[in-house]
Amino acid sequence: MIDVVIVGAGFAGLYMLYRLRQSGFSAKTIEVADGIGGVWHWNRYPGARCDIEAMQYSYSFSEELQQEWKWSEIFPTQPEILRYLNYVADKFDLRKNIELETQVNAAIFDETHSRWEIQTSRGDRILAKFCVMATGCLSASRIPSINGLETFKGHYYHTGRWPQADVNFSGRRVAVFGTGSSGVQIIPIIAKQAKHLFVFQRTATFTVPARNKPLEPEYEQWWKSNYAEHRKQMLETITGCLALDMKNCSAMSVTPDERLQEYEKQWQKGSLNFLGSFTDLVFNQEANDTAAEFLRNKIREIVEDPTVAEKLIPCGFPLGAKRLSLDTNYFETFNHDNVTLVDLQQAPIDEITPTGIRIGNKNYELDDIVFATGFDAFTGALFKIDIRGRAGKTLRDKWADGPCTYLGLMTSDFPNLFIMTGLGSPTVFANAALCIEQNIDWITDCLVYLRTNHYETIEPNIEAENDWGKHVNAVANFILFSKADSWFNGANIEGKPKVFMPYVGGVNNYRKKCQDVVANGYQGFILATQ
Ligand code: NA7
Repeated sequence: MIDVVIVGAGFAGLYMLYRLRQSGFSAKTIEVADGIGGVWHWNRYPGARCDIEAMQYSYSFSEELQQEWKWSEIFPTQPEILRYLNYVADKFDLRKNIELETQVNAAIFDETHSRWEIQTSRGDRILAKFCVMATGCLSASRIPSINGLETFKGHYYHTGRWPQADVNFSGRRVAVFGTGSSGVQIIPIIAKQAKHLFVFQRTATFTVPARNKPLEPEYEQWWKSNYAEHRKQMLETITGCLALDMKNCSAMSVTPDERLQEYEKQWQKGSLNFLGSFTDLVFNQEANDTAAEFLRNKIREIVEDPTVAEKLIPCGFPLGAKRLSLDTNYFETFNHDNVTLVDLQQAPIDEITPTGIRIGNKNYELDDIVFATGFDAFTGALFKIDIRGRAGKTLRDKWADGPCTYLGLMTSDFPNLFIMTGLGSPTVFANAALCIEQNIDWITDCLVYLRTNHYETIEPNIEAENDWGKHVNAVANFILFSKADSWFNGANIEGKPKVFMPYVGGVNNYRKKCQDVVANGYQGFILATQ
């Protein structure tokens, strides 16, 4: 028997393995892919980049690592991030405890011996005292069921499961479904290659220019000369990111001209910080409307054909309620002759045919279809595994009406099972790398505490779990992000209970709550000696 099985070798799985080994635990990581990297292994579509500055979206645990690694751009591409993660795996000699190309099929809690039995696609049964699900919040990719897809004679792809072999769209007629972050990144790149690109848009999206550029030596030096202090400051923010030069006042407290100036300044700078131009954009609809209208006017300015521009203008939900994207020439792409926007709100698809897509009596002849249609977020990857806790209860059954956790870290009746998928935690609204480190440090400290004090099991008590669920909900209702159908609330998946899943109360507040729980002797958890 080993101490811990970790499922997933992405950003979280790698650091979890590192921390556990440093703390003297035996651990093994199981990963279904043929390489490490998690989302950065799978999302290798052209144009894939992080949309948080890499100087911040990177590990902080090793001063040596953060000093020696050199990012080439502010928002590096997927291959560079994957190189970084591979570098980390080699530097800290992590590979020897990672088993690739292995699917975890089941994780069953054995109440008699207080241990987890992990069953894998290789037919192995691994016994471990603890199990950590580092399976990612956006890892279960989803292709919508559209009539006739199986008859299509061309190729089709999902951005979140992109092939490792080069895909070249030169001279081809390509359709893209999906205009979320992945669609916004891939569309301008495909447009450059394809003979013709058809963008099948169901919901128009808000996006801000990334204004990506090579990392300037002075900026890099500014970070590296005082990395520890900057990282400390990041922990005190709501988003886990340092945003310099922000106004820090309410949009409604300044004149309309001052508002526009500030939006223009943030838009020219680029970055998701646009949403933080003023402090009330996320909870005051009137304030939010002013920022949304600014972005709508930018679309009207950029897109030459006014009819196309109107179709690209998002409406009906607050800015930020579907995750804001960062783009490079997204709206400009629709000025090209080889790009056609197909508005699915006017008429939905009837079917995919062997040679393309049919809407009414219009046929779009195609060679390739790209689905940038997102993920079964938070719970999708967990539900692919048959997870059974006390009395054989399945996680799927327990969460039939929506997931419930304590601090996003554990759920009652599933002792010694840690979850790090962004549920009930601020990860998806914040700097995920920082949130991952925070979660993992908490889990490792907890395991050390259990070992030192001879506890066999830990799990939340149901009251603490329910209270946390109520708090997550209350905060979600306070801000505007819950006011749209999105992967935040499961509305993108048919039949999924509509529950707002992430915690939007901020990295700083979440972290403080986690610290207080520990300071109060793991308040809300049941610790048992057998
Ligand atoms: P998202 O943000 O979930 O976007 C998926 C997109 O696909 C969105 O525009 C959807 O429209 C669209 N979609 C989904 N199903 C369909 C069908 N059946 N027909 C047409 N269009 C459809 O996924 P991403 O991969 O872009 O981004 C996920 C996160 O990864 C991102 O936020 C970053 O954190 C990284 P809808 O809005 O549902 O109408």
